[in-house]
Amino acid sequence: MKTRSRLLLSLFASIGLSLLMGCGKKSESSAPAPAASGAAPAKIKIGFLVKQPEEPWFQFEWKGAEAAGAKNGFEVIKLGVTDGEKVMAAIDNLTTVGAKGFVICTPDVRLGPAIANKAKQNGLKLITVDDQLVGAGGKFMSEVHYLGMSATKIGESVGTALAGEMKRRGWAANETGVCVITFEELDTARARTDGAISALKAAGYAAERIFKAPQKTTDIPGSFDAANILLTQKGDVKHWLICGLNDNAVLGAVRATEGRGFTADHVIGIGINGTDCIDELRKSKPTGFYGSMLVSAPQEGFNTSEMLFKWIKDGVEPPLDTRTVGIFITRENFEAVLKKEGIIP
Ligand code: FCA
Repeated sequence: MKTRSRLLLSLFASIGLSLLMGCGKKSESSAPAPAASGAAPAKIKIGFLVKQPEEPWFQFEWKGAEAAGAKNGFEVIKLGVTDGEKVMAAIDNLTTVGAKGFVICTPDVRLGPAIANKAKQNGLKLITVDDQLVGAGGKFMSEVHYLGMSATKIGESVGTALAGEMKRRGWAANETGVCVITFEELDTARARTDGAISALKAAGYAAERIFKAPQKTTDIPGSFDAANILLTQKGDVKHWLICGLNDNAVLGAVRATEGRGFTADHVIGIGINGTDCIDELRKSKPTGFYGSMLVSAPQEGFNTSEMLFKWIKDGVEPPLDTRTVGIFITRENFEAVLKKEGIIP
């Protein structure tokens, strides 16, 4: 309730602000257009708003967006929007500086209708990336353009890879447990962990040895805490398989197993993203973080912003729903794959 009233307050504040800005705009538009005065025409501006600016995944998306801007001659305004108020304020700021649209990975998918309405009111084109907006009644807002992971498929490949590596190591099923770090309130997260679980089951893994550990926040401390609770409850497990929404979910859980004396020989963790585990895979000694399903963050940033630009400039509407796939990386191949994908030089 508190958050809602704060949100409403900020909405009113920003409506007031945009009314003021609207008055200011008139006088701006009566100034001569730069092209008419012989100066180079102003570049089209777009916003790129992300929920967790500290996460390498999103920094790589920004890099990709900037590369698309450099190639096509548009400007990218990068904004971290960690809560609903920041999202609403950012959309108003974009309007003020004359941006024509924005790409967003929202901090809360339930802000969907508010984001879509505000974009419409402000005359901005909107593309969502990674976390699909949810509308009234909990349904995806499939009318809003979206690009993101094939979450179920990518999760399934994590499960298959975990089962395969466990088999290769010859671990006994009754001494092994699966730690699934979950964040089920976010659909793309739930689809990934459900996919991993169903692939493990399909590979013959016993359902009663698959344990969910819900994380409160989608960062390393959040998954560290979640895994610690599970590890305390399941003190008899000798070997752990770990999966989760992304690399950070798995990294936190791996750190928790280390805290309880598990070495890399007894832990197989497989993440998703491939961007947030580079330092981990570079460590001279292997850790329980075995590998990741890499999805190209720069490519997602590049593609969404280029689509948006073409939509603004030439009226070419992008497809409503675009999905990306993953590549499995481990200590053996990650340098080569990340180089090829343009993620590391
Ligand atoms: C979500 C996750 C990110 C990344 C992205 C594709 O937004 O939080 O880490 O996996 O999906």
